[in-house]
Amino acid sequence: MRNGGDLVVETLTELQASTVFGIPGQHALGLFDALTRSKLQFVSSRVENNAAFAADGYARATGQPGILFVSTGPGALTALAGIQESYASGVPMIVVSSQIPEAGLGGRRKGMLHQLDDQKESARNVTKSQETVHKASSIPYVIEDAWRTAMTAPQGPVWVEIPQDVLLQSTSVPPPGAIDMQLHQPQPHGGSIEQAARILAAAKRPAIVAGGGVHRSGSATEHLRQLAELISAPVICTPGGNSAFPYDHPLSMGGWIEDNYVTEALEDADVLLAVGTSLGEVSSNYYTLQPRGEIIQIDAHVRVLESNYSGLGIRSDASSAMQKILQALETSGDIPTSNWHGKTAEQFVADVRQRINDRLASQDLAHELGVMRSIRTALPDDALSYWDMTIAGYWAWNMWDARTGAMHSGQGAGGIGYGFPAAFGGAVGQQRVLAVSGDGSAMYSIAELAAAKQHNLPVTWLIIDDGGYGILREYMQDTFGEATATELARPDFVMLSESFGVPAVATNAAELETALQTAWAADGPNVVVLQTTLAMWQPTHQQSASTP
Ligand SMILES: Cc1ncc(C[n+]2csc(CCOP(=O)(O)OP(=O)(O)O)c2C)c(N)n1
Ligand SMILES: [Mg+2]
Repeated sequence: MRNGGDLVVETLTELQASTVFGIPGQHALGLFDALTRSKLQFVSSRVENNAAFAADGYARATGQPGILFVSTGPGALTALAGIQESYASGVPMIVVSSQIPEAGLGGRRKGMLHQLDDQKESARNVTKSQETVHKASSIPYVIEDAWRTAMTAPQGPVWVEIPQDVLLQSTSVPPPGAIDMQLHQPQPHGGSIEQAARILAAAKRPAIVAGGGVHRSGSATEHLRQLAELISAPVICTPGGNSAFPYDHPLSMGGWIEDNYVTEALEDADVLLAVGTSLGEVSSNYYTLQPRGEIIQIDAHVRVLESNYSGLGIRSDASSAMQKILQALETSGDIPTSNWHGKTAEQFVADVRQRINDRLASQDLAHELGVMRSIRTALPDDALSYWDMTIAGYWAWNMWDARTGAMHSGQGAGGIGYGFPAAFGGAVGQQRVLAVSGDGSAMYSIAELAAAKQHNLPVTWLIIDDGGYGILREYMQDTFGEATATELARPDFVMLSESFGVPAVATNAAELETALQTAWAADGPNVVVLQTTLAMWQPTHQQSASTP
């Protein structure tokens, strides 16, 4: 017997989905039963928040939407903090939640299990669209629309909820058959492109900030490289945009967006091109950035345009806009020759990098730099890594050279516990993946060791144990002279991992590289515990902080 659940999985299959994340619940059983009649692979989690992170990690690794099945009420609500990350970072996801039976919808207080007054209203803050399905015949179309909405820039999560009885009722609605999967990404207006090309053609010191929007957009990284080279513009990537531009390119300022030598370079630019970034808190070095030149901002999200700095806002998919600017510049033949106060852009960039390195070398940071170096050296060039909100993660935002791989972090919404579940989502059907968490953030997702073991996912989880909420400890000590509520009782992470059947080893900074290499060569999930305290670098933004 086919039912509403079958229509969901048949449509997802037609849309090329292959993996579903989530946790079942009583109202969602029709959905999960239908999985047995499909080719979709189900990867379970132990907490919905983590299932959402896993779907996010999968989407970032594959470019396909993460599919998440959750149950009504508490299941749905528990997923929301994870979905917030995908919403903030523009990661495509289709969330299919069950709902109470039709008869209870509309805020009636029937006292049904899991009943909320208006479930989809709760999802509104963290999803691009929300739809309650009432009739089986609309299921294939709602799922198709959800896929289209999730995958159209600005990408993001969408919410579909289906009442228990609609999922369970037998149906004669046919499977959808082939679906036209062409997407129409938002295109820039010609007038804006011409103006952007004119501004760039007249630039003497153009510079580019590349954000996460570049990653989510077709061949945007290639167009970014061509454009930067054509106009000789120094490029800096935001944490979300890490590796959108090759880290070691002669025009790459590296990653130190939180160093005011980079801030000053961006302020000195007479034209600042921001692509796929809001120039938000971290990307503006905590709003200390005060650009003096003209700003061109390309983003698929109209609300991002000029949200922090005024300028020429271009609503577009990043790839299309950069390609069109390139064409306009090439057609006009008006190619600017950049001149950074008598230096070439490459010399200027080399100077900025040198000054940042000198600044770091002048602080007592050999231990931190050594740990980061060990992690990088232990991994192959094409490794994928997922970083939690932990001190090593903040270092990675600024100095991780992803080489031919990629790094991802939960920096969009900043919720802790992202690293491990996102990494095992990224590891589904892929090569081995690294997760990095602190002891505090690890506890959020520790239950997922069971999921990683169950699916034998190739994830190496580095847990850096500094005895508590290290970053908050630093902030509180600096601000109040003492830290409160930051010290934590922790389990023995090695013994705990082993109790899940996941091999684990304790290591120290000197042996970290070897420990990671050994873990990397093994099969299935494993854990490396590094007991150490990492410090932050001296922030460069605090003296001159001001909000635009
Ligand atoms: C869901 C959530 N709760 C609380 C916070 C606040 N928070 C930010 S960082 C942090 C500490 C993380 O500790 P740990 O993972 O051990 O990393 P460390 O700072 O020690 O390197 C906390 C509690 C948050 N970002 N997200
Ligand atoms: Mg810690």
